[in-house]
Parts: sequence; C-alpha cells; structure tokens
Amino acid sequence: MKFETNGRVVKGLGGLYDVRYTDASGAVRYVSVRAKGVLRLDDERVLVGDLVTVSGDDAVPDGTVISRILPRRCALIRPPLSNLDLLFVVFAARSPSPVTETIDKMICIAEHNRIEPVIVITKADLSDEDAQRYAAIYRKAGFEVFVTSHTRPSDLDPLKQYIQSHVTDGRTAAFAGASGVGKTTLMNGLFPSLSLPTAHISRKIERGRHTTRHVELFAVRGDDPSTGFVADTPGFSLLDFERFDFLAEEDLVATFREFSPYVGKCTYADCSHGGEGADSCAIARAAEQGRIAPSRLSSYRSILSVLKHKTTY
Ligand SMILES: Nc1nc2c(ncn2[C@@H]2O[C@H](COP(=O)(O)OP(=O)(O)OP(=O)(O)O)[C@@H](O)[C@H]2O)c(=O)[nH]1
Ligand SMILES: [Mg+2]
Ligand SMILES: [Zn+2]
Repeated sequence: MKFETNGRVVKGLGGLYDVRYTDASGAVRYVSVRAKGVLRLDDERVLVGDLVTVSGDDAVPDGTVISRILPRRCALIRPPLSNLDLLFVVFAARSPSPVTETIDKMICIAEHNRIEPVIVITKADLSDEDAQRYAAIYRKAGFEVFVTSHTRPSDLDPLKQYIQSHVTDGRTAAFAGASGVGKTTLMNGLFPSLSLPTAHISRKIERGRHTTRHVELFAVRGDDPSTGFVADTPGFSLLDFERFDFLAEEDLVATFREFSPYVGKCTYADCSHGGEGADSCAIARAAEQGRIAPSRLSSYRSILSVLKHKTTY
C-alpha cells in the first residue's frame, strides 16, 4: 500500500530511525525506516527530534523511507538533537565536581539556539551545602533551578510538575551534562516505567562509565497525541567542549541573560567586558557589587577569549 505521513524521529541507531506518527484514525503509531540516500550524507543527516515525511510503499521490502526533513527550529551537535525547546543542564553537587565554565557553556549554547536552559542539580545527598550554593548562583542569574537526589524521591516532585506543565504538545526537552552526573538515574526517577540502565561509579576513579550511548525521545504522556518528549543523552567528557567557536564574539553577551541590565552602560561603547575594570565596565562593577556571580563573569571572559582567538587565524 502506498504510504505518506509526517512524524517525529524519536530514535536513530545504525541508520535505522523510529518515527512516531498519528494514523488516519488518530492512533499513535511507530515505524522503523531508513533515510533516503541524500539524507544519509553528513550535512543532511536525520537527527532525533526531526519532523520528517515518511513515504513509500509498505508492500515492498525497504520501500518506505524518510523522504524529507521538515524545516528545523534548531539543531545541536552535542547532544545530536533537533527542535529542542528546553535543555535540562544537569550537574552533580559533588562527584563529579561541577565545572561552572562547562555548565555556562551549555547554557550559552542553549540561549544562542533559543532553547530554554533549566538547571538540575543532582546528588544533593552528597552535599546539600554545595547543591544550595550552586542553586543560588543560577537562581540569581534568572534560571529555573531544581535540586534533586535519587535518595529522596520526593525531591523530584517539583521537577515532575514542571515537566508535566512545560513539556506538552510536541515540545521537546533533553537532559544533558557530563558523564556520571546522574542523568539516566534522574530519567528513571521521573519515569519509572523506562528502567533505563545506569552507570556505576568506580570507587577508585570516581568517574562514571559512559553508559548512555544514544539519544532517544520518550513520550511524557505515552500515546496521548498532545504529549511532549524528553531525551536522555550520552554524557560528555570535558574535552568534548574544547571546540567552541560557532558564536560571533558580539553575540556572546546576549547569552548571559543576567548581564542584560548592564549592557550599554560601560564607559566605552566598544567595551567587551573582557578584562576592563569596575571603574569603566558596568558588568565588572555589577560582579564586584555581588549582582552578578563571579563564576558567571569568569565563564563569560573565558569563552570570550576563545572566540577572540578564533578570529585571529
Ligand atoms: N549519591 C548519589 N548518587 C547518584 C545520584 N544520582 C545518580 N547517582 C549515581 O551516579 C552514577 C551515574 O549515574 P548515571 O545515571 O548512569 O549517570 P549519567 O549522567 O546517565 O551518565 P552517562 O550515561 O555516562 O552520561 C550511578 O552510580 C548512580 O547511582 C544521586 O542523586 N546521589
Ligand atoms: Mg546515562
Ligand atoms: Zn563592559
């Protein structure tokens, strides 16, 4: 039978994609298909999260393929996902210790792609004090922050409610962060029926093994057509973030949302808020007065120097 429908790619493994679509009777269905030749090339590759057209003839073996990718709202390289609305930036209060610069880079990438960053701090059981200290930094910067621990399941209730109310109607969210911070554990706590496998931290090196190897979207409300989707993603190691040169230098400041009240208020119109002192730079002054967290300004400066370096070769 000839077949054509639009759907969403929820999984991609070994060139085979699972596409979720609604059939003529309104029922949710899944089909497992390959992409047509041109959509297998690197710069045209299908991403999880894509809205696609599946067409062909289901009477012919392998006759049904993804024939078209509908325009993307945004696409990320890491995690490899498109059309994200929310990015849960996950880090542990301890073990592994958070690296604020990495966290701020993730936030910057999300902001630049118009994806709402939401902060999730895990392993609060290992240090409530550290968890609250980081929570304060990101709340002050204007983000929604959730503090969790897998030892205290009720801690997850506010995050569950947030997902129920924000991740609806095809909206898509992903959990991203360094390996071993507890992203998969969190997904299992939020959606117990998933039972995803998690890593066990080696006591000797205190680092998680990479367990999650692929990106997959899960429907928050099962077969309800108005569901939203959440994705677990493979953790990255810090080195993965070394290349950070896609952003124009002048676009950086807008990705640090709490800087905005001070932009345009520096003594010199061309202030880059890089190394300028509090006497001339309004952002440096705000940091000195405790209105901007020092770690956020230092992340900004460090990313800025990477971007400046980029333009010199
Ligand atoms: N103490 C404590 N340990 C946790 C918590 N959440 C997760 N862990 C442990 O941290 C380790 C890593 O958890 P995972 O959920 O596999 O981490 P992940 O972020 O999915 O890691 P990757 O898939 O490699 O990216 C496991 O041993 C978990 O049991 C928590 O809230 N508290
Ligand atoms: Mg995982
Ligand atoms: Zn300035």
